[in-house]
Amino acid sequence: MHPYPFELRNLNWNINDTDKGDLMESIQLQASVNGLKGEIEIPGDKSISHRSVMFGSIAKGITRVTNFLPGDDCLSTISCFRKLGVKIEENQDELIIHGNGFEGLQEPNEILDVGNSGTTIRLLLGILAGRPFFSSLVGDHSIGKRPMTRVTEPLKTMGAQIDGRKNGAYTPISIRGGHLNPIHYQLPVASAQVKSALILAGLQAEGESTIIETAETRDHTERMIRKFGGVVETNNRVITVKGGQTLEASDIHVPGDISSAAFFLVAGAIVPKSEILLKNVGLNPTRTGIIEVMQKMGADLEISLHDDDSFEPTGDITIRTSNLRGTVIEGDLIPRLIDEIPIIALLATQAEGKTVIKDAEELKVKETNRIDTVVVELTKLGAKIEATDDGMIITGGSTLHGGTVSSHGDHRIGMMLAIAALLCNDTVTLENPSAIAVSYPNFFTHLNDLK
Ligand code: SPQ
Repeated sequence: MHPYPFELRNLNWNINDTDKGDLMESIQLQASVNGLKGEIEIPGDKSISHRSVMFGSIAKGITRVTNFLPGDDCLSTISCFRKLGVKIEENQDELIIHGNGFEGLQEPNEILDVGNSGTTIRLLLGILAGRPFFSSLVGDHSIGKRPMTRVTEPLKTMGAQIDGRKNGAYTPISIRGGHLNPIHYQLPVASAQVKSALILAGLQAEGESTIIETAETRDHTERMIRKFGGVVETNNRVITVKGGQTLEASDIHVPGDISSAAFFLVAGAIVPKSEILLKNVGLNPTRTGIIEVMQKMGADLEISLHDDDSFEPTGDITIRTSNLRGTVIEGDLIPRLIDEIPIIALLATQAEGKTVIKDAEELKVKETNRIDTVVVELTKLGAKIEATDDGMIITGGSTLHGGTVSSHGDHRIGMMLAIAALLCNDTVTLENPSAIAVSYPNFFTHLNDLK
């Protein structure tokens, strides 16, 4: 049953939709909030959920995954690996993957559809580069605009035969993999997806590959190789991996996604009289840029690290309403908070003074051009924000008002605008809210659980 409309004590969302929840056209957000209070169990990390399916599939044996994120993107990854012949069972609270090693993957007789997921297509290309069969990959409208040359070119250098629209730059893409030479490659952009694709190809190459990062990016792939019994060396942004390794199945408990927690961290900081406890948040240092920025801006935030030996660090975070000041966000910090920039932009509208975000050109090639979509949509609500070539400048202290805004099919833009609606006295109509299911299907339920 469709969970809308809500009539709760302090939030009142009205939905104007079609009969089908997943084809909802717009949602009316009218919040009269007197503080957000309560706790949220943060859903599984999207990046780690993807990788758990991929590594479970290329390892030998049975991998059980708990706290898997059932977001649309991760479901696309499951669907692709099933088409590649991997048996994946979905139970109520765990995923069971029957891996047969890289060699167990079979030529798919259907097109592999990655939906909206950049992570799926780029990492999958790295895996398929070493498989001696033909595959064809497509995605949705947004994927069709995202650059693939960054992975297809180095994979071609290693020996994979790849073609696609504009010479392999865009989907649809076809790949016939096989014998791979190792690669020694300096990444032209700070991208965990490109790094991971090359590591996954490197695991199948004949010899040792070296990948050099321009800035540190999320290291979930490297951690997962070790978790599955493989070897990868990392030394000051130089990653070395030997081909011909056999990975062994390993059970994975996926930590909560800090990129999802970010929406409630910001909501808790900017909605007056709030106090929210966010439980089981992944605190991998390559992802915690938002915490450092919020602390620098003066946020009242407490972290309690979990004392366990999980392959990914986790903890609980309490956030309270805070007086914030503007800041500069740039350089090596950017890859450590790249997906949080839309919600950080909203945070900055409520800080005192200016916030400058630079060195973030990569935002232009996400699900949308996130510099443009953030600036255009927040401006409609009264924010003072301007786009620059590599980021944005936000003047704080704005009073936001209602209006009609759109997610543009981008989950992170949709959630940022729903949090913005908490600050608006009049109704915000959010078009295309269903994109939010890409990474946080329970988003509105969790928001409404806060009393
Ligand atoms: O998977 P997708 O669509 O690329 O998802 C995004 C997101 O906002 O969820 C980016 F649009 O996250 C990427 C992230 O930006 C997930 C990711 C990963 O799991 O390796 C790495 C980052 O992308 P990149 O291109 O910087 O490596």
